[in-house]
Amino acid sequence: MKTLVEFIWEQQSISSQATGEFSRLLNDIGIAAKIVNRDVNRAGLAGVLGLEGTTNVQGENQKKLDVLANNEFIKALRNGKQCAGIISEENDEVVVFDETTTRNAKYIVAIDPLDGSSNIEVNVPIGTIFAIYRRKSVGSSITMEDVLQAGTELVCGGYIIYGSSTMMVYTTGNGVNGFTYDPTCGIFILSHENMKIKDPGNIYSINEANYIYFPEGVKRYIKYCQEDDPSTGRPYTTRYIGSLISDFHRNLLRGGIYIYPGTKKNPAGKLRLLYECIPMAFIAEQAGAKASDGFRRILDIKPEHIHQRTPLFIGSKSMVEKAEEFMATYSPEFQEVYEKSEKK
Ligand code: P6P
Repeated sequence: MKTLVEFIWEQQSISSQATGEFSRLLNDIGIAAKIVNRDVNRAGLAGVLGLEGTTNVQGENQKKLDVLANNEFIKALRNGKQCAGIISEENDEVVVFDETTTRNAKYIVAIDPLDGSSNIEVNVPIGTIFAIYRRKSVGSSITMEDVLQAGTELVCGGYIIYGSSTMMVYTTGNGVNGFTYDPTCGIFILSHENMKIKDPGNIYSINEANYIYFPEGVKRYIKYCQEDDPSTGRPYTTRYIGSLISDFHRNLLRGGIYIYPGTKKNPAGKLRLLYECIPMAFIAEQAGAKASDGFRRILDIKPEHIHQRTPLFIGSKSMVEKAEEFMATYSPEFQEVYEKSEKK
């Protein structure tokens, strides 16, 4: 039995440059995750269901648990003093921590504190997605150079899924490992070592209610998934939970593809690049999977602004590549449309 803390220290001892700050930062995230897990599991009893009565920068109605989770992660990271600030889905601007104590902090964190929160009331798994970047401007205040970094610069990408069991899954570029939370003793324990995606899978996850708005390439790919061809395991089965973390986690364990495409109305789709797609793409690639916007590798996309959105095609490599083939054949114009939408 190896705990998360033991695993982090072990990884630190292997790395020649490690000085302990990253280990403490990851541990701070683990502490906040335990508190959010407690509140999520008692949501119906703790009076934290329902709307906060405010909207976030995305124009979405904030749930009480969205705000609570955001505050818990900000508090844990601020008190931990290992990062200079955070970019959060729930905050319009970068949250800069007290400069006197964090000016020399090496890291900055981008976070979606509670993804899929529309599912809270109906007991569907939700989660936290986090990305840890090394700062470019250590020794001075946070700059946009620290904040707007491509995924190829990522130090760590991870998520916590508050499901039938709570798990933390993360990578620092040396494979993907999953830790299951044992609430009886309050520790995360290594349960899924060196996770690798099944390829091909036979699950496709997409909200087909938006079918008429999809690019032709996505429509054709959906029909391809539904064709009767036992030699390629088709027809696939469709699973769509409405919670990116849950759909991704299932596909990571079983193989499959999740698609949230752009449309003519919303060319960049719905998901955010910095604190949803980049960390999930880092995990995907480390698990032998693939993540793109239908044309470009997600990790190569340089963010233009902190709440930038991007289409997302993520999962088993052969399935993502087949979907990309359909996009290139039937919707090549979308590549330019996506790239233009980033400039807005
Ligand atoms: P739709 C949750 O709001 C989220 O960001 C993802 O977790 C989820 O996959 C997607 O949006 C669901 O969006 O438009 O299908 O309801």
